[in-house]
Amino acid sequence: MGFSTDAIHGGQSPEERSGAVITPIYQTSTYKQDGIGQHRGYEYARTANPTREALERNIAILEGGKHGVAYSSGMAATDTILKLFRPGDEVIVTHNVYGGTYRLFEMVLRDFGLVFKHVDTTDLKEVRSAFTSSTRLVFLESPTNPVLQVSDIAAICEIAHENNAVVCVDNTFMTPYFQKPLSLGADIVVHSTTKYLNGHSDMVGGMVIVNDDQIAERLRYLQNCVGAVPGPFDCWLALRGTKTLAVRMKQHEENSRRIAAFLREQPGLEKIYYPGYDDHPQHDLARRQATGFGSIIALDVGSLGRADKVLRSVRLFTLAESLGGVESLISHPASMTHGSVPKSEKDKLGVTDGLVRLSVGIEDVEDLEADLKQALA
Ligand code: P1T
Repeated sequence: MGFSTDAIHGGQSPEERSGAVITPIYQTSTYKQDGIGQHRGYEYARTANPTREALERNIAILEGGKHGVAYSSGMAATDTILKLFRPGDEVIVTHNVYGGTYRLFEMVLRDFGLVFKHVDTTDLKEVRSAFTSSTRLVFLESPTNPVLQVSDIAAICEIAHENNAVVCVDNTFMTPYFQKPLSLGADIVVHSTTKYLNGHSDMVGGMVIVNDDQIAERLRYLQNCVGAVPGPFDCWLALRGTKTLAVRMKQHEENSRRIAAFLREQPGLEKIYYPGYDDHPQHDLARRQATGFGSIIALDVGSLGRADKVLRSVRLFTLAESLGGVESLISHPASMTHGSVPKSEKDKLGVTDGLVRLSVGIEDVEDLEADLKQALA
């Protein structure tokens, strides 16, 4: 089946009892049992819920994976992946990841004995030399949040597998519409479903997709054990969101290309980050491993003062955390998404006080351009 067909039908079929075409919201915490040990596959909603299962199947199909396991947020999903490992295990991490991921690794999980090595994963030599006999996981974000560096997923998977480590890719920015990490050799894909998969900025959720049965079984065990599960209504919203993923991503992409070209013509922008520019350092790689460049663009307007002016002047773009919704958002990574990353790290990555991040929505692009034009002026 094609991507759009899978997005609309994958993992779902009309409900047996009523014929309801859309998967119902099974808003229940528990299920009737007919006798001791006699139930219909559902005992308690932390363990299983039919709406959640439909979402898990749907996103697994879109990623080309066998198993999907849903969590209450992208961070809960990542936290659970790290619970597959033990104290002393080493993790190689893309040096520019979402600030919340950095915070989880450095401020929480480090205290439990996991060792994180922050590496420029765009440089395969650096990746290779970061491995030790204790390396168990490579955690990639590609493209990165917010400066859109692209790592060679297939090459890194090869290096990791030679070293008996597994690779997890945070595919939030690309979605399976543009990039399928499992097909490039990755073992685990993680998503913040809060973003493009849901696409309407009205829920928070996470998803992990794998092919390996044993990893899936452990992820499910942890899902039930820890209980960081999404509620049925949030699952239903995400499931409604994925139905239009293909058409939304096409429009996000088209609008972003236009905005990226428009920004290049504006004076006084120190740096613009967008993998679709043919002089982006990993432009060819981005073209090779994905079918689009997404809709995040970061631009350095030069100073905190100018960034503040731009952020206060926008009328259509909304100053807010998050990304990937139908509406255009604008944010200030240094103080918002990457607020918990030390200044020295931010400086190294280019997350300056003047950096502004756009999540280009699917409004009429002329309106978006006009808004940016007046705000930059
Ligand atoms: O917000 P949550 O659903 O827990 O997802 C965390 C997360 C994971 N991975 C990436 C690449 C992300 O961008 C995020 C969340 N990011 C934002 C809230 C943001 O504004 O960048």
